[in-house]
Amino acid sequence: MMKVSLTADHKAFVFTNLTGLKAGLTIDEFAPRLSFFWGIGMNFYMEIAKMRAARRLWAQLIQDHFSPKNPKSCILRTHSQTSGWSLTEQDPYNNIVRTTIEAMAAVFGGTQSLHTNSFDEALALPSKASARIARNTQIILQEESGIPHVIDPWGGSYLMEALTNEVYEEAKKVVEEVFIILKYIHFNNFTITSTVLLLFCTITTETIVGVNKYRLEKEESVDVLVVDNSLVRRTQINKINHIKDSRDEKKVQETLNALTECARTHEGNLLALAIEASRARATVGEISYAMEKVFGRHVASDRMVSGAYKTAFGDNEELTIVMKKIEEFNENEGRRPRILVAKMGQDGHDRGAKVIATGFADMGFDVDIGPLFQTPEEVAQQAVDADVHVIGVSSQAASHRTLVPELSKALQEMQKSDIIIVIGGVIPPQDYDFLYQAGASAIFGPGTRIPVAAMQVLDLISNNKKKEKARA
Ligand code: B12
Repeated sequence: MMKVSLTADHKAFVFTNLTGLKAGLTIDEFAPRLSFFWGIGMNFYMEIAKMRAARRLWAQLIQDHFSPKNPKSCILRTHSQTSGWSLTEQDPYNNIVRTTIEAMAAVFGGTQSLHTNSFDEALALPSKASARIARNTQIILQEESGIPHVIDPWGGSYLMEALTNEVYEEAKKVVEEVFIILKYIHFNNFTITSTVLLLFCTITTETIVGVNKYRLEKEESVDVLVVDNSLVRRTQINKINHIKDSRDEKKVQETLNALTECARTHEGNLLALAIEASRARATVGEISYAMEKVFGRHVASDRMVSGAYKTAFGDNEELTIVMKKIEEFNENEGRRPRILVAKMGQDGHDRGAKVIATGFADMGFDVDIGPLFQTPEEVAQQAVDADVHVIGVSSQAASHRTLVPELSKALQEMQKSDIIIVIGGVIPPQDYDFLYQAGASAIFGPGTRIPVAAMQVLDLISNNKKKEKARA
């Protein structure tokens, strides 16, 4: 994971630099203005080593490949964000401690700027109280602890120097390869997804306090920020309409046409023209569409990483039991349990969906993955066409209160209410009852163990089948 994150950033580095040079700039004209964005997780020593290695690698690569004159070109500047992903829905106050540890790693590693996450990260957008604690974590490190008074305090530690060298050497190999093949490859999501999966499998075996060890008998409820989606939507629409009514439409169209033309001819600078269009009050959607006319729209790949889950999880009793049950289902019903893993609305978080899809497929489910950004009606249609038993909605961006009832309604209208809806992702416990009322049969929050979810979904399908048979 470490290597991937380091090399991912360095791939971006290679790409940016080659593109800058191709555009006619010298390395010293743009390298000092570049900065990195690091995610900092719970592997404390490793995170510090990562940042130290990255700085060395950057300086070395810039010198070897671009012969800068300005020493600032060799300085790696970085913003760091503590890992939202390492924060748990369960026993969420533990997240304050996790964030502090991660923030300390970033500071020890010499980050130039820092973002600390709120303890309610896996529940909702931060509340005022949780945001204050996150901010104060930084202030305490900065103003109370004395930690930032020393530059590179781990320098000279045998452990840290060895780890730094190891990360440096491994990452350097990959980056050098990338230099050679960059022209032919496109850095793809696939690498990340398989890495997330492997990491996800390791975390199920590593201690996570409050999740797989020292679990609370009963979780206290936490006040989370509640956002009224419909109100936000209405306000945004009104705002955009107001802008459209008050701007110089002719000028807007001219700037948008100039963008399309530049995209078509490759003459001019798209960024400069996009700024012009923004100044004329074109919306982000209009600016994107002006380019989309020529470039088309990116469609995210919904490829599964077949076998990754099973390989990483290895021989495991829980897994064997689920797989056996699925085989029995197959024998009794003449087909495997079939699930459509769906993403609806503007939610682009696709990892939960991919992890679940891959895990369920590895265990013996037939799995369809829907594309991103579907409407509830499209999902219902796809589910009916594929004749699935279950729609597994994966929702991270808090639109579940709107979209799950709409999905349920769409299925009813197609007289397909027998298709079970389950939902997973970032769902505040306060919303569970609402979702059950709206037609969801099960809810799976962050940290859900895949075999447990698979078994529960299989049970739901089997019960449905029994009811169907009883009715017949
Ligand atoms: C990684 C991440 C990102 C990545 C996403 C990368 C990607 N390709 O997916 C990046 C950095 C791009 C990102 C961007 C944004 N993010 Co984000 N992100 C996260 C984060 C930290 C982790 C999500 C994740 O990948 N988890 C790992 C997967 C494996 O877990 P999971 O999705 O929870 O899935 C598990 C279970 O939930 C369950 N499950 C999930 N789906 C399903 C489906 C079925 C059928 C079943 C059975 C089970 C199941 O099983 C899975 C395995 O256990 C969460 C916070 C968190 N800790 O959850 C915020 C979070 C989801 N992000 C958030 C926000 C606001 C955003 C942005 C809008 C930020 C911004 N202003 O730009 C953008 C929006 C991007 C977009 N277009 O949608 C908010 C959403 C707020 C809310 N729900 O109220 C969160 C909750 C953080 C926060 N508290 O503010 N994000």
